[in-house]
Amino acid sequence: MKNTLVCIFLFLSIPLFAEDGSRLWLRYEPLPELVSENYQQIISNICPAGSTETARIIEQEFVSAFENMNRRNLKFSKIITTNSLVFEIDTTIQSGYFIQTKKIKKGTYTSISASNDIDLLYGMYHLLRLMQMQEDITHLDIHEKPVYDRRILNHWDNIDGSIERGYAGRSLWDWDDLPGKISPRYTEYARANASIGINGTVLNNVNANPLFLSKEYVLKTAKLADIFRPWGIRVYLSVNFSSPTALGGLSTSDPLNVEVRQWWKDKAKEIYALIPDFGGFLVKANSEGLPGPQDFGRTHADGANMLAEALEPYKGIVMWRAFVYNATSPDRAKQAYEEFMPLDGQFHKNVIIQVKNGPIDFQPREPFNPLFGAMQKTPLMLEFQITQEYLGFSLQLAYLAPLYKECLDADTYSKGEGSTIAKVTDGSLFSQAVTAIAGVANTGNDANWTGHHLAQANWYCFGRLAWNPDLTSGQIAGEWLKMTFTTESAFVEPVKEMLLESREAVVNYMMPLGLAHLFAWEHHYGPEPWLAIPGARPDWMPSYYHKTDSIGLGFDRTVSGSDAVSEYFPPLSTIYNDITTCPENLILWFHHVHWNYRMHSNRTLWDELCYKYQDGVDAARKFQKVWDKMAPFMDKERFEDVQGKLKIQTTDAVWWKDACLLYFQTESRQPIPYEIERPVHDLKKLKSEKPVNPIP
Ligand code: GCV
Repeated sequence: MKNTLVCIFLFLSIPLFAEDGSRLWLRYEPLPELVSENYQQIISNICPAGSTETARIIEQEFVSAFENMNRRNLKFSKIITTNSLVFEIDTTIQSGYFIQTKKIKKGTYTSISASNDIDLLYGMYHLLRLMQMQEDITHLDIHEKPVYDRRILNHWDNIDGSIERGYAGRSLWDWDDLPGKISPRYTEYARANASIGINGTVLNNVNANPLFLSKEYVLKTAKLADIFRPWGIRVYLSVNFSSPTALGGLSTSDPLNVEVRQWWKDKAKEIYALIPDFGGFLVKANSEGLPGPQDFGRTHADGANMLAEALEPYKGIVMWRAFVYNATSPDRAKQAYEEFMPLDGQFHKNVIIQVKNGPIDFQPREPFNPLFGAMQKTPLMLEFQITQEYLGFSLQLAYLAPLYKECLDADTYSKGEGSTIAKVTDGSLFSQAVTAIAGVANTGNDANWTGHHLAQANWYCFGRLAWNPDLTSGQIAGEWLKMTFTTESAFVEPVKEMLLESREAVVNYMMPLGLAHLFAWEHHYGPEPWLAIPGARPDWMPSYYHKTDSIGLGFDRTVSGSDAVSEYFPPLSTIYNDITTCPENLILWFHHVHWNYRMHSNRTLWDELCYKYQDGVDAARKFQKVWDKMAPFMDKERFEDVQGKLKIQTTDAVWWKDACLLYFQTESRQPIPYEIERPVHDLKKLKSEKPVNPIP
C-alpha cells in the first residue's frame, strides 16, 4: 500500500508538460524533496570559477541547473566555507579533473580541480550528472581523464544545408547567415558536446566542396570556432584534395608540385590567422570518385604529408581516411589494408589515419578493420557512424553502444592476447603522438536534434565512450535514460534492456550471421538483396556481398577464397578461416556456407537463417510492448513519437524478413520452417517496386 502511494505520488509529481526533446540529457528536472534536501546540505554556496568565459559558463550552468533541480537559489561566496562548491585550478594535475569532498574546519566542501578551465567544465558536468541521477555526493573522490585526446564529431553537412546520410532535418549550420546572424543552437550544440566530453567538430562533409576553404567560408567557420571555443570545442574542416586547382586556379593539385605545396601553406596561414586553435583537416581522397594524390601517380602518404607540413607550424593535424575501394577489386573488404599497409611508417607525425570500424562500410555487423593492429608505425583513429545510414535511419531504434564496444573491445592479437582496438588506438600499445576517435554525427535541425528521440542515446554514448571506452553499454544507457526521462527503475530497467537488445534485433531482421550490404543501393533503407543492375558498379550490388547460389550463402574470404582472413593476426586468422571455429555471427562474412551445414543449434544454415530473421521481428514487436507501458513516465509527445517509430520499425522488420527469406529461398529451395511466420509479402511484387526512401 505504502509503495502504491509512493508510486502515485511520484507519477503525479512528474511534469507531464509537452517536451520536444530539445533539452536532450540536460533537462535538470526538479528532484524529489528528500534528495534535494540532502544536496542542499552538501552544496549551499559556490565560489567563483575564475575570470574566463569558460568560468562564466561553469558558474551559470551549475547555478541554473542546481536551482532547477533543487528549487533553491545558490549563493556566491568569495571564500571557501563549509558546503561550498569550489573550482580550483591546479597546474600539477596532468590530465582530466578531480571531484573531491575536502575537509574544512568544521565540515566539508566539494572541490572540482583541474589544470585548466575546460577540464573544470567537464568536472562540473560530471557532478551535475551525479545529481541528475540522484547519486550520493556526500563523500566524493573521483579522478577522471579522457582516454583519447581528440574526441570528434564528423558532420557530413553540405554547403547548401543538406546532410549526406542525415535523418534529422537540415544542417545545424546556416552558412548563408553566418557570420552575421547567429543561431542560438550553435551554443546549445557546443554545450551538449561539452557535457559529454566531445572536444572537436568537423563542420563539413568529407565529400568536400572546395569553397569551404575560400576566405568567405573560413570567416564563417571562424565565427563558429569563436562560439565553440569556451566550450572546449575546436573546429576542423574536410578538404577537397583538388582545392589548389578548383579554388586557387592552379593547373595541378599534384602534392609534389612546389606551387601546390605553397598554396596549402598559404591557406593554412590564412586559416590560423583567423582561427588560432583550428584543429586541422579531414581528407577523403581517391575514394568514391573524389580526387586524391593517386590522380598524379602519388601515394596517400605523399598527399597526407603535404597537408601535414602546411599544418605543422600551427600544431594542426591531418586525419586521412582509409575508406578506399575500387570497382574492380575482387574483395572490397581487403582494399584499405592493401593500399595502406605498404605505407606504414611513411606518414608525418601529425597525420593520423582515420579508419572505419569495419572493412566495408558501417554495416549492422562487420568484423573489425584489419588495419587496426597491423599498421604499427602510424597513428590510427576509429571512425564510427552515429547516424544510422545502415541501421534504419532515424526511424528505427538501434542503440549503438554495443556496436562501438564490440569494436573497441575486439582483440587484434597484434601484440599478443589483449591487444584490443581501444589499446591499439589510445597509444598504449604503440606510441602515438596523436590519439583521436571520430563519430559521424546524427544531428540536424529537428527540434529533438536526432530525429528519433531514442537516437540521442547514440550521440551521448559516442561521447562517453570517446572519453572512456571501458564504460559498459548498460552503464551509459542507464545514465542517459535517467537524465533524459526519469530515474524510476520501473522505466529505466525495461527500457535499458530494450536499448541493449536493439542493435542485435536490427542485425537479425536485416543481415544476420555476417551478411552485409543487402540494402536498396540508392538510399540504404529497405532490402533489395536481388539487385543486380547491368553496368552498375558490382561492389554496390548486394549480390557482390551475399554470393548466394544453389549450394549456399556467404562470401568465401578464407585462404581458398579471397584470403581476407590472412589480413588478421593469428590466432584470429585461423579462427576465422575454419568454419567450425568462426563465430557464427560472422560466418557468412568469411565463408560460403552450404545450405545444409549444421550450425551450433543443430539446425541447418537455411533453418537458422529463418530463425534469426524471426528473432529480429519478434524483438521489434517486444520493443513495442515494452514501450506501450512507459506512458506514465513521460510527456505524451515523446511517448507517442517513439511509439509511432517503433510501429514503423516492426512493419519494416517484417518487410526485411520476408524480402530476404523469399529471395534466398529461390536458391535454397527449402521450405520455411513451420514455426516461422508466413511471409505477408510477395517476392514478385517486392522486386517490381523500388523501395521508397522514407527520409529523402
Ligand atoms: C560521405 C558510404 C556512404 C557515403 C559516404 C561514404 C564515406 O559510402 O554511403 O554517403 O560519403 O560512405 O564514408 O565517405
